[in-house]
Amino acid sequence: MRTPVNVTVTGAAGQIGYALLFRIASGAMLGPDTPVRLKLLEIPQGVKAAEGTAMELDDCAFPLLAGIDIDDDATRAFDGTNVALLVGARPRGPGMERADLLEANGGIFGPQGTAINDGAADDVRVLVVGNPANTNALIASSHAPDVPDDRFTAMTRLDHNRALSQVAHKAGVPVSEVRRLTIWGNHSATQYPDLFHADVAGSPGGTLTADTAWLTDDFIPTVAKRGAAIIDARGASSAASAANAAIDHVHDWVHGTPAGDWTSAGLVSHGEYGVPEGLVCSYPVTSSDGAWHVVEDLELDAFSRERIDASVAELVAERDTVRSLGLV
Ligand code: NAX
Repeated sequence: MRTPVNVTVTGAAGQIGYALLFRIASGAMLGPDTPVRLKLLEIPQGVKAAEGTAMELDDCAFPLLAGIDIDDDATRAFDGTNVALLVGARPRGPGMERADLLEANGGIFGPQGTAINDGAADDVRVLVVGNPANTNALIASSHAPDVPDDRFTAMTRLDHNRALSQVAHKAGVPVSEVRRLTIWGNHSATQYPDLFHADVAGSPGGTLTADTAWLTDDFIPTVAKRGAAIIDARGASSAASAANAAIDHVHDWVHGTPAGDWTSAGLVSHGEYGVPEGLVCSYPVTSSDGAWHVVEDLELDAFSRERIDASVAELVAERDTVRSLGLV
């Protein structure tokens, strides 16, 4: 049997963790031939619940699950890790300003970045799910100077998948017929789901954009505010769909994206599409040879440019806040 891949999951006792761990252990993320060792990181109050989840994982008798470690210490949890899913984060509490939220999360993602820098495997890949995901990824990356910044990513795959489904419903086609959608910018209400370059069952996605009322009043806000709609309906935030998106993201990072298609991921900008360098921004991306690549040279009209710029401006403001707090 191959050497197990070490997968660290933070916030393992949370609701996304509960939906995620079983799928990782089943092979859905890294494939049916790759054994995994799970390394669960929780805060001390979460350790007992994580132990319960580990008991259930045991009870599944997954052939690919080579072992489970549970820890409340980041240094140990990231030691030797190959894939790190940073899910645990500090939620916004009552009366908390954005700067307070960023500062609280800086206290989590800074030390986790340091632990990854010091102990993770050379091939480590990091996906930040915990919100504010883009800026948390920026903080973690900036605490890991020895890890190439292209190993730090933020999750916008859930937004991407939500957009795929909305377009499939609108066009009356299977979701597999919708390709080359993009989520640009921040994983927040300012994100811009772009279907001007999409392929919808062989037709340009741009034909759907002719219905401007649907585009601006329905599609874009439905995708951007879907998280709030789920909370309204379910009484709890997206969990299984978020876990599924994390599985999709890492799966494609490792195994590649299909020819002729792309997906969306938050990557450290190297100035693509005029996004300031260093921001973690969602882009159209392909994956090959185990690395993400930004799809370049897409033409952006004024409608798209304005929305991308607004979301990037929010990322700049978040970066400036964490910079002023000394977190990056
Ligand atoms: P839960 O509150 O159910 O679970 C979070 C878990 O993280 C808890 O068990 C908590 O004890 C643990 N935790 C907190 N601080 C930690 C630390 N320093 N180290 C290790 N564990 C820690 O939240 P859940 O619904 O699972 O959501 C987790 C995060 O995902 C939240 O920040 C949420 O906002 C974010 N989301 C991100 C999405 C995305 O698309 N990027 C979508 C879904 C989700 O909203």
